[in-house]
Amino acid sequence: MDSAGNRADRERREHLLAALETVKLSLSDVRFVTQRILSKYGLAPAHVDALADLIVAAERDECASHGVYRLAGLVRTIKSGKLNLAAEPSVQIDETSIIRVDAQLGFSPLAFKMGQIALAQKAKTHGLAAMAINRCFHFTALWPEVEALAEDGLVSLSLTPSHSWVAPAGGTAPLLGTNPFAFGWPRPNKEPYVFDFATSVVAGGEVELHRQRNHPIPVGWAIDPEGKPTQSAASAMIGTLLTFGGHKGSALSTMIELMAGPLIGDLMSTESLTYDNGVGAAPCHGELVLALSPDVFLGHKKREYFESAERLFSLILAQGARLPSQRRFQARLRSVSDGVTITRIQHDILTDLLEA
Ligand code: NDP
Ligand code: PYC
Repeated sequence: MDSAGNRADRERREHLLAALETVKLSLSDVRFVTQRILSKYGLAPAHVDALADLIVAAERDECASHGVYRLAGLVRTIKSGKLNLAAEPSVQIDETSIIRVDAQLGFSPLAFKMGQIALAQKAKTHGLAAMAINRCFHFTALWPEVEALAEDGLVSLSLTPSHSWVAPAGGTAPLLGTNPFAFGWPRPNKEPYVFDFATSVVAGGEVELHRQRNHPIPVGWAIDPEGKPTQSAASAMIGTLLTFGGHKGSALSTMIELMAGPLIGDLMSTESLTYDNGVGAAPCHGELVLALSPDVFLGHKKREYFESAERLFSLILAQGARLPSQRRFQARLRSVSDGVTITRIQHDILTDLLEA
């Protein structure tokens, strides 16, 4: 049996080891390093700023799979020769409620930013509007987009394919992307209700982080190249990821392929991977964002029905469940005051990128 003294000793040792494996950074350090690395490899300033906003936001909200870990892949994308480093996204607005943004083979965040105001205006005029972003290199989480639209009073959905790393339910070979899906609902005087998840069991980035740390992955995330369940993140990466919820996640993922691919005249995940041609750049395809105005849908009844929505949130919480993004908003408060922690592995990769 462990004595209290031994236990305290062991806990102190474990705490110390964990501290040695991590590095503490302020949010302004994260921004500085991100901007330095992206600028050093030649990305135009407007893109550097748009990417830095998202990478800092991901670290701030403790979403490691889309934070500084992405920088190595972004540098690979920049070096691939496929990315337009100084792309100036063009925004096309016509009499329909569809905003079309051609990212001109640049990264997606600037394209989203440039179409966002027109999307919001169209939604506030017609009740429902869509933004089709085409020809973008996409590496980001989607919650910053739906959160920004919720802050503007809009309900929204955002969908995008990726590279084909995921088997359809019942299959064993990669065909679908990790295809994330995000939803935002504005809440008066509160943080919005936001969820954002991959339609694979977890984001591909999460599997890669497990591989980097040499941690096993849970059963059910992936199968190896022979189609057998695997707990090795390295085998998963050369094998196939699985969809969440079996056939349900598989159908949602297929819907995302269709709506954010052929419907907007862009590539699906298999085509994005073919286009990549083994370079290992970020996926290149489109994104679809839908925005809905509760003011137009509900008019003077908005207050009443938004109170119904609040009752639903309260009843969820009353069962001891939590709302999606609750963890993220709590992490945000902590990070703003205390800074963030990255792994030493990540720190060393950033140092190499800065010094290369
Ligand atoms: P998770 O499986 O961790 O799911 C994330 C969502 O579920 C968050 O909204 C999270 O809120 C919420 N959540 C988690 N646990 C609970 C719980 N117990 N109760 C209620 N809500 C919960 O994330 P994924 O690995 O699927 O995706 C991570 C990110 O990867 C996403 O942001 C996604 O956009 C991104 N991604 C991007 C891709 C791209 O091509 N651009 C491809 C694939 C993924 P909270 O954050 O508060 O925990
Ligand atoms: O984590 O699967 C992922 C991913 C793909 C593109 C950006 N993130």
